[in-house]
Amino acid sequence: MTSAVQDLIFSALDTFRIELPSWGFANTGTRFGKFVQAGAATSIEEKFADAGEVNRLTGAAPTVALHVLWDLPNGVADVSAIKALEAKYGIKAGSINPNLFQDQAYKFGSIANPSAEVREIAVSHLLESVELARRLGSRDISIWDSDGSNYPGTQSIRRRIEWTQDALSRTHAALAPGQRLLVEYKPFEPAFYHTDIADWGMALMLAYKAGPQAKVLVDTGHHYVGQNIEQIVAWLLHLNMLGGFHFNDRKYADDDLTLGSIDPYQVFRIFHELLSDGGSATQEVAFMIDQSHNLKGKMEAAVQTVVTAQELYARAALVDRTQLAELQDSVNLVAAEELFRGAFWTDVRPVVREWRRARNLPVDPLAELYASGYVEATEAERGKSNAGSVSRYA
Ligand code: PSV
Ligand code: MN
Repeated sequence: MTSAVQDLIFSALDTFRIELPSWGFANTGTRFGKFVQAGAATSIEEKFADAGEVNRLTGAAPTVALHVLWDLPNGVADVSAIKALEAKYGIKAGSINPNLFQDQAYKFGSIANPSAEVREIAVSHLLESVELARRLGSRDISIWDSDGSNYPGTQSIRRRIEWTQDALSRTHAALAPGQRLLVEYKPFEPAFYHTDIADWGMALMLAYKAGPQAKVLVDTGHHYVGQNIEQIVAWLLHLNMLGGFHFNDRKYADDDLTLGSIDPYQVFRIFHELLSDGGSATQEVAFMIDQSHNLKGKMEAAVQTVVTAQELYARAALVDRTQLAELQDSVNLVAAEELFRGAFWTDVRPVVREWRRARNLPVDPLAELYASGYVEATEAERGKSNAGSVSRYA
């Protein structure tokens, strides 16, 4: 490869950062069951330890997203412990995720529950989440509103829009300067007839109305099959309303599979949109992972994800956008497509290895994970807490 290619890849990787989810290291399952892993993190400290290790291996994951009820169950009283973990493991708290789906009170909704009392519980949780983010120095509060209904006619869709808007506007009003409210959407699950924030249009309008610090969060698993996600990304960039991503992959619905495992070309196309204005958008947009590995080892999955994201981002950086624009303008379809596909099919892995070497990072993060003995050590340490667990190496 030429040194121009190497320069492009090196400078892309020097700025590329992606956030790990704390919940990606803990035991999770499907609706049908959970296969408990001996090495899964059983405490917030173990989640920080795992995230710190993935960052050590990849050099690209310096923050960990926290889910309030799972990671800060005592609210602000937990902040000093989190700060101590940040210092110990060399990794910072990232986005703060309120939990509007777990409390028994939310059976018929949280911020759009027909009960004003329940709506207040939900809004106070959002306000507390903003405060937690402020104390932790976190820029983003990522809201996923799971509310909706299962049967036609059983809820007023329009009144619920008003309640949802009201909660988001009140939360926005509590933001400190520099903080952002990210509004995530999802077409279905857990609600199966209607979801209050079902697509990017609804998220966009709610964010617009909430205020200037609100943006849209795109979870790549939250679209109907066949939907053109990069077009949504292009629109949100055009409107300066793209707040961030929850990356994962899917075949059917919200499958939470490893990024790029099913459709790496889609991730490449999304990165291309982000880089199409010279990459300035990527400075503001939060790249976060939202995956849940029920079968794979969690550390291996996290390393695979970060490495795949780096490789696909490097490939997108290779698109010659000046030449592509000329080919687009002259409607040279095949040449434009070949240029685009050519970047996608370039094997960037040798240059990515060179970049790792130059930055004093392990040249092969997955091999280094195995060589380090980290997984065996954590399995031995945590096996007892993960009662009935299965070893990664069993
Ligand atoms: C919901 O499916 C979601 O994508 C939201 O981002 C949640 O916060 C996350 O997964 C974990 O449940
Ligand atoms: Mn998500």
